[in-house]
Amino acid sequence: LMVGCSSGGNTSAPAAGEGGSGQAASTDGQEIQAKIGVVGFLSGSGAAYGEAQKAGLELALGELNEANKGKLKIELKFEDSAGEKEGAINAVNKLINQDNVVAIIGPTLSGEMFAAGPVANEAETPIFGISNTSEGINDIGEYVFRNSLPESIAIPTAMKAAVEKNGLKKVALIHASNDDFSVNGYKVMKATAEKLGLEITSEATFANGDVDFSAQLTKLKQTNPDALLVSALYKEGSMVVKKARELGFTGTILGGNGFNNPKVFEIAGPAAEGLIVATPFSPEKKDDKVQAFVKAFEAKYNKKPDQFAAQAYDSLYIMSQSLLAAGKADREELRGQLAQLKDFTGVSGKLSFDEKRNPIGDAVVVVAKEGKFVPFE
Ligand code: 1QQ
Repeated sequence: LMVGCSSGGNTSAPAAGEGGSGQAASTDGQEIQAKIGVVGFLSGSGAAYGEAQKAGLELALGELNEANKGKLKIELKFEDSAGEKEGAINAVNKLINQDNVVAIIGPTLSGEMFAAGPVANEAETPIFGISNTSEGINDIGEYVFRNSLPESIAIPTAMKAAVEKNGLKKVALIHASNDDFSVNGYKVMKATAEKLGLEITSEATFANGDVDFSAQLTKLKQTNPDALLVSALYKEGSMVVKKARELGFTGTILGGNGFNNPKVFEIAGPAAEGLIVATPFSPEKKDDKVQAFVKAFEAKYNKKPDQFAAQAYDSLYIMSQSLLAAGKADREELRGQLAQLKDFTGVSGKLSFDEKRNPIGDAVVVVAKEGKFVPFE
């Protein structure tokens, strides 16, 4: 089985399940040694997503290796995909064939998972998305999992709340047309607008990497919408928000889950005020588990965790629990345990999977206020 040939291949690697170092099976009371690969957007325009994920994973790693001493030792192997499909494919191939990992966490973007997920699936290696929110992720195959709440749940929750509280009737849409996540978010926004009986006054697109959005936003503003619905990653999304305010748009701005990172406040500045998004995680949540996590995260990194750190943190707890239940670091056994996961409660809420391994969970709606997201109520 030769998969993902675009990486240049790695034909001499041991086949999956034959017990290389990352899969060292433990028997009777021996400490299980599990090497897990991580593919993250660690450099480039979305590096803050990857950094948050790495921070969440490393915090969980320290806690878990301490708590599971003598039973399970996890080692993480990080690879930077730079947010590129090709980078994600290469990283997945390397982790599976060279590092012989038992499973992979990531990659960060839905588009990367659409490209690299099939490679892991073909190699019968569990791959676990922690921020892939597009429709269709789980359709890649039965080795593909995710704990990230789909936009199909998050966006309608935010839009309903905004319609109720801000009395929206007319909306304009803008999205990045060359990013799978942004395109999916846009489709959800449009379908939800139609379902809620909102009038769509105009639509516009841009490409990731663009820096000038004046033409599109001028056109959208002329149609007098009550709200601007933005489906984008944080860099372009924040610049769109900033420009819209500069052009004098005073209505509601609502975005997808790409906005759930503090970089939004850095890039958009005061223009972020009032921005509405849905997220499965809020560091403000009055919950013991959440507050213990926030405290530990702040002690280690001197800042509050975002959604991406929280979902990353939860994913390693899920891996750990599933590896312990499997009793060995084996790809097939781990897949079986992950598929059976029921009612896991993490810092990003309660999680269970439907029959297609899609996560079921709740979103909370938050609004940007004075440099942070607070509950929208
Ligand atoms: C996806 C996302 C992005 C916002 C991850 C950073 O949700 O690509 O699915």
